[in-house]
Amino acid sequence: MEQTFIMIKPDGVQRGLVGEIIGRFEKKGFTLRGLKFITVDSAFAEKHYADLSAKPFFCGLVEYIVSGPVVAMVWEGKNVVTTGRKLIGATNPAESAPGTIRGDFAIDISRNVVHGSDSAENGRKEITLWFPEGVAEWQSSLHSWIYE
Ligand code: DAT
Ligand code: MG
Repeated sequence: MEQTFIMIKPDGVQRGLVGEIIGRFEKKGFTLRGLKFITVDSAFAEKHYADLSAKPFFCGLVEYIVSGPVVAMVWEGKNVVTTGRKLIGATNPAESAPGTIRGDFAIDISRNVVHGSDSAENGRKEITLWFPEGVAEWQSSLHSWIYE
């Protein structure tokens, strides 16, 4: 089953949105496979956002990600990468639909509360970066109520 890396950014933690964001993934029916509360350093944040290193906002983005603890998670389920991005909403909260996490809880593109992998391949890379120790092996007892 597909997995994705989801991170509640420092603003989401500071604003008390951890339970709300986890709840949306749980209630959708996705399975939590890994979770940790950590503060990362600049070298780590630069690695996570390496693809964006040429962007003018890169330095500000790294400063923001290291500014406080984040909630790093692995979620699993059918199409979880694409559907997870739909739950999160468009990158710029000005364009995120109401009902999405960013649409409901964010205003500024550089304080957009949550990260989600943009492809299954990047999901695998990000999970390896953030969870080198691996994730939990388990299957929810609700599985047959969520999947045919
Ligand atoms: P996403 O997080 O939706 O995958 P992304 O990978 O293009 O978006 O960019 C990563 C983060 O960088 C994004 O969540 C917020 C920030 N960012 C993107 N574009 C930006 C911009 N034009 N100005 C400021 N921050 C930006
Ligand atoms: Mg991205």
